[in-house]
Amino acid sequence: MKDQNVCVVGLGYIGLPTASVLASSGFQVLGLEVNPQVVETINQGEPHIYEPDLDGLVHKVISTGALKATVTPTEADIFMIAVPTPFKNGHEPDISYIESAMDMIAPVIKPGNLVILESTSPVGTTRLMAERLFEKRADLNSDSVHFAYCPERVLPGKILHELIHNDRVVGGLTDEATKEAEHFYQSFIRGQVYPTTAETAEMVKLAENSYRDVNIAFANELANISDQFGIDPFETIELANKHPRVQILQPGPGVGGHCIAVDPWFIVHSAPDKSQLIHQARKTNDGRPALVVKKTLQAIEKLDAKKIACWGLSFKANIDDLRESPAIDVVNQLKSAGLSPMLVEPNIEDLPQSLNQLELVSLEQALETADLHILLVDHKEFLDLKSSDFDPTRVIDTRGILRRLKD
Ligand code: SAJ
Repeated sequence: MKDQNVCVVGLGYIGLPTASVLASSGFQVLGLEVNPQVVETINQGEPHIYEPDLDGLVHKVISTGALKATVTPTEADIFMIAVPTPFKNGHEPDISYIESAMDMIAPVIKPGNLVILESTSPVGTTRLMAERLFEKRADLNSDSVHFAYCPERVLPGKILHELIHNDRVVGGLTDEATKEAEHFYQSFIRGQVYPTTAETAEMVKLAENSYRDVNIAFANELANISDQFGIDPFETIELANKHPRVQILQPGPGVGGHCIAVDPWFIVHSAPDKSQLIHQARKTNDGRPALVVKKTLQAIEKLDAKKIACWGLSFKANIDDLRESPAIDVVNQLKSAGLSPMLVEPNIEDLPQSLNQLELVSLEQALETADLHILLVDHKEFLDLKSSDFDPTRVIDTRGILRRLKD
């Protein structure tokens, strides 16, 4: 198997780590990417994204020649598509990146190839991609080119570990395609590989992220209710979780990132009448930033606060990824309310352009100068502070940080 050439299409948060892991496990890998700057950076042995330990791995596989990035499609044995699937116009799934990826590789596909889609996709997308190829290439069909879906499942911040150790689900359009894809993943991962159909594998991915979204929405709803009763939702959840069959997740300022806040909409869009719970979870989680802002405005008035600090901008702890971040949403809403909060984010050096009229400050500066602290992300640097560093009456703690600080 390892004598086969793999072409990974899309060198982003999933594609680049996957291409690097494949290259380091013995495959000859070509990374096909539309952005020439990204190609140039990677070919210099440098990742264009931050993910723990990725820099060393990319450097190694580029210097041995096992991985090469390119903008030019070339023949390979296995094609793996890992491009984004955002949504457009009112939460409709946008599969145009997958379609472009398919169109890009269509001229170089040959009989015997295996094409695997890893991008999170609405149910039916793998079949649509196969039909798209066979329309363009009348010389090919599902007996000669095998299509399979295998959803990526890795957690940002732990991608390299999870790429190797997580179990995988693979679903082919034919039994032969499923077998080939199963064999391929078994050759480089340590988790189990579970075979199924393409449509089931597509639904499995959407189910996983919707499950997490619904469970976070439950925690966020408890936080909304606790606010009304004046009790601490984090303590309530900690104590409820002492029950052997209860495992409630943590509330926060909302759900961010490009997966959990997006993928449930793929289900809601294609089965609106049957997905009320999943839909409501999206609304509950999306409603959180506005509630944090409302609480902040009430606290400013009550405490006559003059200088506000927002702690954390990324969409979750210990990463630098600001995309779809509820913390950014909170900051933007505070800006719209005429406020100029100082911002603390130890994982970035410069603010994004949209926030460049605000000030990025150190933890110490925020502690010294702010008279109201909005804790939005539970970064390890914040958890290293002492509880005496804060006046708890001047903190809005959306992540239950204060109760985790040492005295
Ligand atoms: N969050 C909470 N409370 C929690 C857990 C998370 O508010 O108890 C928030 C986070 O702060 C963040 C958001 O949810 O804003 C999403 O974070 P996450 O850590 O739950 O998930 P992601 O988006 O980093 O990665 C998810 C993972 N999916 C699941 O755990 C089911 C990952 O395995 C997927 O591969 C990834 O989506 C993806 O690419 O689909």
